[in-house]
Amino acid sequence: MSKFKVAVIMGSESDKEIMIEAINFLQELDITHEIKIMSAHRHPEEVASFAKNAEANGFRVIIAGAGKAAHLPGFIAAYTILPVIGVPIKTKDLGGLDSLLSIVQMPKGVPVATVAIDGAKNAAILAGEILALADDAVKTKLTAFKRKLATGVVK
Ligand code: RP5
Repeated sequence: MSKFKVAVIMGSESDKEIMIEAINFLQELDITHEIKIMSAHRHPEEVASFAKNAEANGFRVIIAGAGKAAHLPGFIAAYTILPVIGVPIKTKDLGGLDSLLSIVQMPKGVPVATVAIDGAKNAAILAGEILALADDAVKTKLTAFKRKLATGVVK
């Protein structure tokens, strides 16, 4: 397992269908991770407490998925200097553009690295790339993954 942990946070049980893709890829890379369902508007104190203590609790990257007025990733980023990767979840009414803009348009000073709508797997790959800077086992697995991607394209 990896030296450091990644947190996978989602705003609702309904986000699980998409966020599972991030979880599966972290598992594929043997990256230690914890999964939490907590909402920035339904459980603000719980989320704040998680974010304030995340680094001390061994996390190095936080992946946060949310839909609609998706303030969860930005709210977390307000409380920590750990990199936060936001996953905008597709929505019924606005197709996820609401989630995307809520996450990507963070005001200057508090960035959230944002992947595509429903791009949970890319969030896990990016988290792996960050951990790989200081974890050779993750680096080796990611390098192999990228090589396989390239081979797939050639085939
Ligand atoms: C956000 O609202 C969640 O991240 C979810 O994508 C969306 C809808 O939540 P539910 O009404 O399904 O719980 O907080």
